[in-house]
Amino acid sequence: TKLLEGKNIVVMGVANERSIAWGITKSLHNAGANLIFTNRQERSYNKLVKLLDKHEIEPKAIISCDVASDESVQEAFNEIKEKIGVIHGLVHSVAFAKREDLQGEFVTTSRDGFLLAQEISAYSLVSVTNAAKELMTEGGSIVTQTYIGAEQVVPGYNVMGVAKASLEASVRYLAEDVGKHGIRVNAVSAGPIRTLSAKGVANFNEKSQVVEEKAPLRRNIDQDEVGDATLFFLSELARGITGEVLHVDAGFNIIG
Ligand code: 0WD
Repeated sequence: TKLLEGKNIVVMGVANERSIAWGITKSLHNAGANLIFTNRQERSYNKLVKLLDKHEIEPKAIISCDVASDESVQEAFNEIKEKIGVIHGLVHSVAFAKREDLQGEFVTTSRDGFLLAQEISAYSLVSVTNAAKELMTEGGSIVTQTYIGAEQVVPGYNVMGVAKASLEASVRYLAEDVGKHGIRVNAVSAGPIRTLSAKGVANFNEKSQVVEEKAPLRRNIDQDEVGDATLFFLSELARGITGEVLHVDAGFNIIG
């Protein structure tokens, strides 16, 4: 049988075909998962419906969820509980910062911009984990998406690097809290991938060029590779792993 046969997995954050969450969707679908999607905007909803149709993937549900609102998160998981019941996995592939905070110097970050990045990119994992754990009555696995800017200074990544550091620490604290319920929490740290969100980060092209030059594999990675690593975390193959950050970056992070 397939790795995720009969498992109900919630995927948050498909904006379009380039989204990391779309690469993840393909991996999970091929592994036999039942997929439930949440997205924020009407625009992404329409794109997602078309994409699923094109790839002949039948969603169990598509539910609107804006992680900026506690009410929206609670309503989304109430709806999932009504329609699906038990869930076994959650993919968190959501982040946001103001474009003006993703260039120039970090030191000029505004209070608003700092809090917004923390709220959407880090706190959202806390709130959805709290809501999802109620539906993970058979145990479960939660996977989020992070970036090396959490560990090192990546010029221009700025406020998002600090938000990702907060996200990675949250992964560890959440792993401790929900571990006693048989729920695991992990993160994939992907190399740079050209997506809608990546467009907002200054010097994106430069970053992916540096990876091609310096990474042990001498290339960038793609959404499908992140998808397969996320599938691993969601599957029984990773049953002994929690609180972990796994680099899917062609080895870039080991090079000084
Ligand atoms: O190089 C990259 N692209 C990397 C991205 C390298 C390493 C990590 N990541 C991370 C990102 O930081 C993010 O956490 O992967 C995750 C997904 O990013 P992506 O695939 O690059 O970005 P994108 O395709 O733009 O999807 C981001 C989605 C949004 O799409 P819509 O159209 O709905 O805004 O983030 C979601 C949203 O789905 N999002 C929200 N979802 C719910 N509530 C919210 C919100 N308030 N804000 C953003």
